[in-house]
Amino acid sequence: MGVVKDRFKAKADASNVEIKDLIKEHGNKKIGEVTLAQAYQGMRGITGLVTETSLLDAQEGIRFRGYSIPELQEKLPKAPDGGEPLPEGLFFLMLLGELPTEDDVNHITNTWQRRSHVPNYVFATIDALPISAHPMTMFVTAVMALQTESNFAKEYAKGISKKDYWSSIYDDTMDLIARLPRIAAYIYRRKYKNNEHIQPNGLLDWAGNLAHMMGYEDESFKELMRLYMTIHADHEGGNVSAHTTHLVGSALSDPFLSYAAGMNGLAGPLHGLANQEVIKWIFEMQEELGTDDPTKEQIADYVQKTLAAGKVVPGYGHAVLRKTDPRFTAQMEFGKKHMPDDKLVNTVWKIYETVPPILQSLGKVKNPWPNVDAHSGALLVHFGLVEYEFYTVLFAVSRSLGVLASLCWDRALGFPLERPKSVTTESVKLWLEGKGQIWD
Ligand code: CMX
Repeated sequence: MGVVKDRFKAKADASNVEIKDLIKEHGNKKIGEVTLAQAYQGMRGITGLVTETSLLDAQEGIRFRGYSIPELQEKLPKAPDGGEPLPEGLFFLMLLGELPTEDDVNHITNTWQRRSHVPNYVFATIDALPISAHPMTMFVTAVMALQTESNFAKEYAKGISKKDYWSSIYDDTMDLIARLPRIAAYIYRRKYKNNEHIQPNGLLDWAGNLAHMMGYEDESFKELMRLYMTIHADHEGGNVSAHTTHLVGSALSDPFLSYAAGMNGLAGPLHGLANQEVIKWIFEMQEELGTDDPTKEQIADYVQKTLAAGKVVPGYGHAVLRKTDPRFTAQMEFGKKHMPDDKLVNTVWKIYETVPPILQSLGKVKNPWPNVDAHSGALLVHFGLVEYEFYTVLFAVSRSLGVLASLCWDRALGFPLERPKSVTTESVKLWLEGKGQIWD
């Protein structure tokens, strides 16, 4: 077994013992009260999942194994001459709960380089889709085509023991993460760059190689990719992409099937697709106003128009967060450092000053502050990546790190099939009339 794999097994064995004791002693204690409103309204606030890789605080934002984004930027190893964390290090941290050394990170980079070969039939599958297909459709289709490579599916068919599931899940995780940059770059070059592809560079890190294969050699863009891949990787377990991956994995669907399912959820406009919606919305605003440098007053009018049309302001609001997303702030800091005078980036900052009071005034929006998607597109446009339909693919590549590290834990801890109880409105009405709980 590899070094990281051995360490993961040791951690998982210890956690199994600890959690068994915890459930034995405290399993009957209530950790939440489920209300009728929660059942009807998206299960907000119901604590009903265990996800080891990260934890979201409504006021403070995300912490990955206890570390905030600024702490990760300080403590995780960086590329030579780079200032942003290498996402390989974040994966190590999420999987093992320990900060990696430079050697640990190099080991992950090398492992992913070694496992990065994408079979030709996957490219042929992408090519079979019309060029007009959305990049996320191409992406999940390619991941599904790659499913034929699943070690777990093969091992399961042979009849392995439950206690060995984690091992081939781990191998699938490493294979899949390793191959995603190649798949993403292929889709980008096929759809937007005349089908002219760029071979991987075996000396580059995971995010740097993605930038290279997409055709972006600027060192600042590689730095942006390292930051981007780090901050989008995980947001605890209840968000649509993480929860779906976990749910589908609980049926013992392999990591390819589970991750593809999760990414279909990421492709929704209330979740990961919001990054393309933000730039589309800003471009439409610029066109309507006839300026690439709108004033705050012009922005405010446009926001009101968006709301009056019954649409949401993309990039604002969150189901859990109640303050400015630290992932927004990290990107703002990147913008201040690398492109302080960029007009589009400055527009994003003006929108930040304009939108929250307007959303607050509606009286129903629980979080008027920006989320991660409010900023990411403007940074990409600065480097020439204007093809906004592609943005969610970048989010998806990053999200693989968190949801697949979590899937390793799900199988290592032997989490069972996920199957919450549902009720009908008819049964709820009978219960409210005092005629008993017919679901008991
Ligand atoms: N613009 C306009 N209205 C908004 C809004 C926004 N940005 N955010 C919330 N609201 C509205 C909701 O649509 C809802 O209206 P109705 O009662 O009329 O249906 C009301 O305010 C209450 O919603 P909420 O409890 O504050 O928010 P939810 O937890 O239901 O939804 C989210 C959260 C993210 C879906 C929502 O804020 C939204 O639609 N934001 C815009 C899309 C977006 O940026 N999504 C990306 C989220 C981050 C990510 O996953 O990548």
